[in-house]
Amino acid sequence: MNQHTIRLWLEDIPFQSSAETPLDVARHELSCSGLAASLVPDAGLERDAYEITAADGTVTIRGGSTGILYGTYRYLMASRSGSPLPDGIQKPMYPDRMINCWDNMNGVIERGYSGPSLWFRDGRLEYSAERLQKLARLLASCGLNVLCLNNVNVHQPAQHLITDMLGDLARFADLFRPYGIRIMVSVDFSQPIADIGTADPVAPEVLSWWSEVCDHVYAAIPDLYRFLVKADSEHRPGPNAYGRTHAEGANMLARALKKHGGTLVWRCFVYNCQQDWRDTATDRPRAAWEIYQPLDGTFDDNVILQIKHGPYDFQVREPVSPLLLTLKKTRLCMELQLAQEYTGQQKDLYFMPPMWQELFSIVPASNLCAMAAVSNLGAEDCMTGHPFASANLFGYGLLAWDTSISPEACARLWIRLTYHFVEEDENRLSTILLESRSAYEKYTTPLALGWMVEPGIHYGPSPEGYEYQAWGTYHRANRDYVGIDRCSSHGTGYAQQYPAPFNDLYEHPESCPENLLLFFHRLPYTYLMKDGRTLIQRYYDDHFEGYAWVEHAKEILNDLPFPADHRAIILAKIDQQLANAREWRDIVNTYFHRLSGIDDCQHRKIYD
Ligand code: GCW
Repeated sequence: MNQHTIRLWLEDIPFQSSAETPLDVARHELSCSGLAASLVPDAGLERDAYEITAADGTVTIRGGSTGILYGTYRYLMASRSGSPLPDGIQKPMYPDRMINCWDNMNGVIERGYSGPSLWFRDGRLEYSAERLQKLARLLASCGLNVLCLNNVNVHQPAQHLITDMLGDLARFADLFRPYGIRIMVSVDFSQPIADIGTADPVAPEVLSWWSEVCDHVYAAIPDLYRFLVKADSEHRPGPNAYGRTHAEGANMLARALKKHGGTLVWRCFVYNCQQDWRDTATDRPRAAWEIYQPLDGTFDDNVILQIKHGPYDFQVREPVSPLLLTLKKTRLCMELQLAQEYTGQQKDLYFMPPMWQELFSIVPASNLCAMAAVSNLGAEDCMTGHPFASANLFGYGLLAWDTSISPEACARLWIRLTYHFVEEDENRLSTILLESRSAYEKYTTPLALGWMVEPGIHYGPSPEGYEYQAWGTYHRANRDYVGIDRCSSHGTGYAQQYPAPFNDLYEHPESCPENLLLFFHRLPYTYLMKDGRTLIQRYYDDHFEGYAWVEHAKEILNDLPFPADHRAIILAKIDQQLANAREWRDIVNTYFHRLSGIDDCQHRKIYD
């Protein structure tokens, strides 16, 4: 297997075969770094907490069982980047900072843009321990502590991970444990059917079946963290098949896990994926709230509901999911997507912390007990496909620990650790990263008019690609109007799923944030925006500006002194991005020009 890995934000160090605890890893990291510090385990501190103090030229890192390692990485990264050491006791906002991998056991990653799986091949767990150790270091160094190794769409033979493949799974978990990373498995709700003919969550034999499975799982891996479940979603089986609620389904599994201290994570990505496009009464974003809001307070205390950040599906721009604001009696986790399914697929630049910062400013930290993100990792030489996609992984770790860190601070720390740039170059790259999200939004999704992507692959424009399909993702553009009316007086009423003040803001076009305008409203092309431009003019302008930004970014990137292996990827990908942005600009502008018949007032080229 290929051992070569393009260096991301950590220096490579020799493989450590003997580590058993985070303290062992911390000692190894320090001795390889050439930096001195005394490590003081302190059982009085919370597991992940640490404190770094410096007195008389001696640095002391005091930490809980994993905090000792987090403190060590923090010290190493501060030294390498020239940043100050943190003051006082540091501890994460969320105890669980998860990565969800959508790796299938045939080695193919669903929505994977960094090559095949790092650990599955031909139906088996097969990996380079050395490479996984590099990965574990990367994850732990930015504070991540849970890894779900298999796809939420559980395809055969992944069902066997919790039965006859437990020995292999235990060896896999052993590799991550010294880094404070616990393993989680996606399970198939219907798995008992093969043995006992039913998966009905209220049938006693189903609970017995899962209890027995859990006894074996925890005998093999006493610290296995969780099961993750996608049920009644996109053709996955679930409790609805038996007329049971999602609370009945989730609680049954949670009870099987409970005696072992396990938790069940239940995804809320549930909607009708067989909608008729002619049906305008069904509005996909409404679905999750309608299902889960009435169940608030009925989930067991070891159930966590994992909710995608938006009501649709990781679109470039959508409002925050109302469930994240309204479920008050249930433990919640917000799900982000590092894999850039709709956000450039790790070819186009899309630095995510600015988007997450917006989410964190709306969803109170106290509503959540955990963070999850779909992985962007794979077995390519660069484990995140694009070196800049590693800035997203790194930023996610930092922000899952402390959501108040600014996107700029994430970008700068990542740049300093990854490259040794002079200040001016650091500034230029940091600016590119921070602007990248808005530029991508401009050439793909202005005014939150999403889903105009190539069906299936989700990269590149296709204005009507999803328009007549069953997925409930329509813009319903005609010659005069575009967008879906989601207000309560004459639309689908979705805006009223939000608590105040959001319901009022979203209800009316005048108060709706413009970047969400066409998500919530159906408007004429001649609608006047706040700055006096017409809606269609703003739409054309954004596409031209987004493309022009990519041309500019290409010049800057070409000029920056990246290491050769990074440079080759970065320049190849910015060329792909430029071609992609050109397609978006021209196809989407042409589409709306043909429909509306309205010319660009600046007379730029729109193809007929
Ligand atoms: O957006 C959709 C993706 C599917 C994914 C699903 C989900 C794992 O296109 O590939 O399946 O979301 O989140 O379950």
